[in-house]
Amino acid sequence: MKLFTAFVLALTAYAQPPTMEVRRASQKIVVDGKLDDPAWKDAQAVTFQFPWDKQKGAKQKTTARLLWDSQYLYISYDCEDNDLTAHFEKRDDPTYRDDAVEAFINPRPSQTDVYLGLEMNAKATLYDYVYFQSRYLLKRLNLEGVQLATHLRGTLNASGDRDEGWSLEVAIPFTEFEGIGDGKVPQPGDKWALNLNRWDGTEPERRLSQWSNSMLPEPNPHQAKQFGTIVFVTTAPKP
Ligand SMILES: [Ca+2]
Ligand SMILES: [Ca+2]
Repeated sequence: MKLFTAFVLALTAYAQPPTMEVRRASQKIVVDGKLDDPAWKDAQAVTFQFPWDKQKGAKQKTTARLLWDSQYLYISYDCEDNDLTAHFEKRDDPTYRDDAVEAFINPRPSQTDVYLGLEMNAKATLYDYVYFQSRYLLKRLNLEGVQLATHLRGTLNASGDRDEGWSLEVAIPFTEFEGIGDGKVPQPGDKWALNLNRWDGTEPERRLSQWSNSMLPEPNPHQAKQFGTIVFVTTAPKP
């Protein structure tokens, strides 16, 4: 019994979702897919984990960062990738079947099992929706004020060569969270629930990696109770 208790405790510790700081952007961010804006250097960087060992193919690294200012929540993804593939080009196409990254955002953690989903492929095509009760997906919702761009370090849909990777920047106006949140600019100390994911490769060699482990038995990112926590902070003034 002791052993069982120890096992459960270990499992609970393993399942504890992570926390990250969202620091205030020190300078303007140009949303062009290139992560060379000085402000990104101040952001906390997190890397994704690969929860499903049975998935085949290279476990390619993803580094994500978040920032905010008086208008936007910014998210960047830096994806190492030796073969860039993406085909979908229309709004709300199933971009998750391409090389794609995702953000699931719940601005009011006291409400459970509802979030905004943004799934964005290497062609900067956006599939956005509200997902709730683990069942209902409203893709007719379109976030009109989102800025989104990618930068490719390689050739798209050419399998004969070796690529380096791709990066994506997205800026989401805080006003877009009206209804699911209060739609106002956060105050320092505010906490939101969020997860970040990446789909990489083509079947049958395809990997799902995540910031916070969804703890689901099959590769599936949708598990709101396993979202991590983001905390909005102001950047400490430079000495
Ligand atoms: Ca939509
Ligand atoms: Ca790829």
